[in-house]
Amino acid sequence: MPLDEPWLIGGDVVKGFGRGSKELGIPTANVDIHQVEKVVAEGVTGIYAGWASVKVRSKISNKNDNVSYPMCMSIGWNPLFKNNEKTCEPWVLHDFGDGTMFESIRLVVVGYIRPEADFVSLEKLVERIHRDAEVTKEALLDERYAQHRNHPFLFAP
Ligand code: RBF
Ligand code: MG
Repeated sequence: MPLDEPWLIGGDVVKGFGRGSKELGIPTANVDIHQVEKVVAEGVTGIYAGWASVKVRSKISNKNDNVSYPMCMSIGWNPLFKNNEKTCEPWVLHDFGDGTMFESIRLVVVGYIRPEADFVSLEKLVERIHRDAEVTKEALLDERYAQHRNHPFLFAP
């Protein structure tokens, strides 16, 4: 479901709960919630699709190379884990190589996928997140979403 206006979220990437990569095999970036609290509070919690640009944490290169990637993210409380702090966790759908860390990230959120859900098991959650990724990749081909691929916010200095 397309959003009326793309939602622009940018911030530093912080350490998450350490569950994503290790436990679930889904390396999400955790956006520093204190930097995005206000914009995130305006929106409904749930699972969203959009475009991401990243600054990779690396000794050699440190710049945003004007490329954007599909991403799907969860905004909310992770009901399965009963978090007591809201998180904003994009999963960038691109293979950056094992252990790649982001310094910061910018998101142009274009579509709403579903509300957050509770699951009977980790496996069921992981299965659903992979399905979200497929839905995202498919949806972003649609011009209503694709048109935002190079949104200036992604590449602003
Ligand atoms: N956590 C939930 O508890 N319920 C969900 O429905 C849920 N959906 C997610 C969908 C996507 C696309 C992503 C990237 C994460 C989702 N999560 C969800 C968050 C997940 O629990 C979290 O990334 C891991 O626990 C690591 O912090
Ligand atoms: Mg994470």
